Amino acid sequence: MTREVMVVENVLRVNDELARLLREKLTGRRIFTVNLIGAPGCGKTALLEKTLEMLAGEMKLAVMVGDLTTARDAQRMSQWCPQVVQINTGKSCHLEANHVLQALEKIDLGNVDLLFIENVGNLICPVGFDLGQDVKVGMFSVAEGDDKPAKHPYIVAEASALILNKVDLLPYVPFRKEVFDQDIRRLNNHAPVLELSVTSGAGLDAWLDWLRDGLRKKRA
Ligand SMILES: Nc1nc2c(ncn2[C@@H]2O[C@H](COP(=O)(O)OP(=O)(O)OP(=O)(O)O)[C@@H](O)[C@H]2O)c(=O)[nH]1
Ligand SMILES: [Mg+2]
Ligand SMILES: [Zn+2]
Repeated sequence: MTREVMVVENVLRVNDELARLLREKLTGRRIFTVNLIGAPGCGKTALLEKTLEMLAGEMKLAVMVGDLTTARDAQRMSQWCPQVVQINTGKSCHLEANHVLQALEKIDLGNVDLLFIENVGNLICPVGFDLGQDVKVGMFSVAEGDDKPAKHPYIVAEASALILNKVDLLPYVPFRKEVFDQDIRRLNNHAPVLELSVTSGAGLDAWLDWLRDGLRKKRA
């Protein structure tokens, strides 16, 4: 085994151990935790803003969001939710369990039913780092092209739900929905594919119902 491979394996082993602690902590409090993974600009923050707004009266919400250096996403979401924590990862293109553990110290866990983790915009390495979540949600948008599931098979295979956002742009961009669907079904035949537009509001109800269902199962 090369030295490089050994270092990567050690990093992942340490991460898995911290993720196990996180999962114990979150499950002990029966908090349903969603790790949202998608490319830069697919609409993760926009979707969470709307979600926070629409679920605020119904359940207690918290968010942590990873970004290299800015606090812009946290600023956007804190309009809708009092418990928002920005994590700056510096040069790292994904969140790790130790980031989440540190950020949890800033959250009043007794006041949370549902915790969102917006990962750093990236479809590749966020998938490999367990954050102690209940579910990973993979997010795409029609503007990125219909080949993205095939080119990013790991997020598709591991996701409990897949989102296709920006369907309002379908009249303006080349996007073969049948290719997108076929590639997803080849890699993952159980996750629902939720087509939506954060901008128009289309499809948001199905997303909210999926979240409600996840929380209900966690509490059962
Ligand atoms: N047309 C259209 N634009 C959208 C939709 N959802 C989000 N956008 C726009 O897409 C852009 C990126 O949205 P963000 O929410 O910042 O995307 P993000 O995935 O959080 O991006 P990063 O955090 O940088 O990875 C913004 O200009 C949004 O207004 C949608 O459903 N339709
Ligand atoms: Mg964002
Ligand atoms: Zn990375």
